[in-house]
Amino acid sequence: MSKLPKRYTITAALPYANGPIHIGHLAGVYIPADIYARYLRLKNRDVAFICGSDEHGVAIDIKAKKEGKTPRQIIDHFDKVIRKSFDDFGISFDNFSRTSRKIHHETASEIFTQLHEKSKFSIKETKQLYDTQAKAFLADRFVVGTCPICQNEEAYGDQCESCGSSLNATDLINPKSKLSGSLPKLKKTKHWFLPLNQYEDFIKDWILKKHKKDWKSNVYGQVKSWVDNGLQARAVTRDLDWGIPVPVQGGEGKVLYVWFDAPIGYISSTKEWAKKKNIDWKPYWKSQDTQLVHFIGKDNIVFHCIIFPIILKNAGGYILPENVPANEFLNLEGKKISTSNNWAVWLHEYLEDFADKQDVLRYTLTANAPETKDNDFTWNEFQTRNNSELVAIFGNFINRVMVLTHKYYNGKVPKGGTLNKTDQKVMNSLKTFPEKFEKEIEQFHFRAYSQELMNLARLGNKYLADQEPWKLIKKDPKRVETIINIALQIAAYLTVLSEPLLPFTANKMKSMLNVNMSWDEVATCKNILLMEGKLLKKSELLFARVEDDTIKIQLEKLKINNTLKKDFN
Ligand code: B3M
Ligand code: ZN
Repeated sequence: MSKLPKRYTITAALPYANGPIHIGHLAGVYIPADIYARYLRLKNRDVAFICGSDEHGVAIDIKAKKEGKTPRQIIDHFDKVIRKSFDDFGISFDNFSRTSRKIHHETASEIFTQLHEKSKFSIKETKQLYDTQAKAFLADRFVVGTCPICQNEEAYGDQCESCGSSLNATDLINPKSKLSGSLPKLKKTKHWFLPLNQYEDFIKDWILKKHKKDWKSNVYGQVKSWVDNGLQARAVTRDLDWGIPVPVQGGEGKVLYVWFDAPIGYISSTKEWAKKKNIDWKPYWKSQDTQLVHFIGKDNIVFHCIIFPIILKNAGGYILPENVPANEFLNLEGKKISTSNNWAVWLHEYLEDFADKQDVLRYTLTANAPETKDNDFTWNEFQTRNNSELVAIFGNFINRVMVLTHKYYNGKVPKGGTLNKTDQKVMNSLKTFPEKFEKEIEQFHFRAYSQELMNLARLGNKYLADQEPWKLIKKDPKRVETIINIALQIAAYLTVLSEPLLPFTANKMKSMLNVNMSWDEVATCKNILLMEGKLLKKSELLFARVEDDTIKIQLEKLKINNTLKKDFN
């Protein structure tokens, strides 16, 4: 077994509180983070799994303006929707905060002030795009235009979603105001800049030299290309009225750039959590024996690997992330998931149609997670993963062994007896699984973990199918005792070791099989998890088939939503 440090701060990207959560978010960020956090808790580590709503930024302001609402109305609504989705899908955050809360405003203001006082910013008057009709400066998402790097005509003023480049609004070719549609003019304004260019060596030494092997190549590659292209100073303040007011002199009427305050949200959320628990938050951010891991999507890499670490370094005393296992994107039925085109599977809608099938989605999204490249979610694959894997292998095995134990032994674990060669082989193979899972999870290979987990179920399913205890019960009842005993041991392994990925199913199995052990107890247990004579509870079906008609309905629904483009509110 590998040695793991004792304390972990695990963060998952703070979702913008301007829309609900879809399967792309879940596959890219929240399920992997949840698997990791649950696994570490099962290994008795001290875990702070941290998230919250990202409630500032231009996107929220735009949505509010468009709908004639206040930003506050928008965030209050979506914060609720988002929380509920995470709860419903068993995303086991230790704390889910909001960046509109006082504790966050204070924390972000404090860090900004600290950097300002240490003269870590350059304050410059520059010309920025200004909408003369709407009388507003246009930064970030208030302006669209052609990306100077990939020529995508729909690039935003802060980022091109097509090539992933981070941009300044003034970089855009043919910029257009999102407020009035007009061509913006350049107008003078003063801003605080973080001179990223001064930290090239820091990023090189810390990431490019030290993390070539243990960071994912997509993450490493993006950081490298950023540094190779030369880092540039970035404005960390905005002319906006929604956000955290710039807390220093001369900042009147301006707010912090959302990407300055949002990652600090991890810290404020940790503080909030620690306060509730009456413990000190500092070790989770300032102790060398804490591992900080950020789970994000690929469009957030630069902020988590370059900008936020530079902020932390300048604030002083903070640890840097040990890893940033960013995922690529998940597409849906061959097309990019899109909120504006309503091309998505929304979690709250999924649950209306598939109540109690959270684990099926968790499994499907993990088995096909966009870990190394963009991947596609299809409803047909969802059906196949459910019917041929979860139902036919995992569920079938557990159901068989439960039913047989009740039928032959009134639900009591039978005697193990003498193992023959096949039994020995199966037991030996069984014992190799915990370590395989650990290796995959610790390296953020959650797809591989999901497939190894299914292999463990396969081992059990095949063992029962080969041994055919139902044919021997009259002829050789002793032999059947051994077979069922071994099958039950496999079921116990599956119960504990599937929890990170399939928490709802594992819970059912725990009560059915009457097991309650930590990961290490299973991993170190030489043989027997379920003692002879132990009484099992009633058997429940774990998974049910998904029929063709159900899939057809989902495909229809996608098309209809896409044509209606209904907006969520
Ligand atoms: N709100 C951006 C996003 O959802 C975002 C992440 C913040 S993490 C500090 O892409
Ligand atoms: Zn581009």
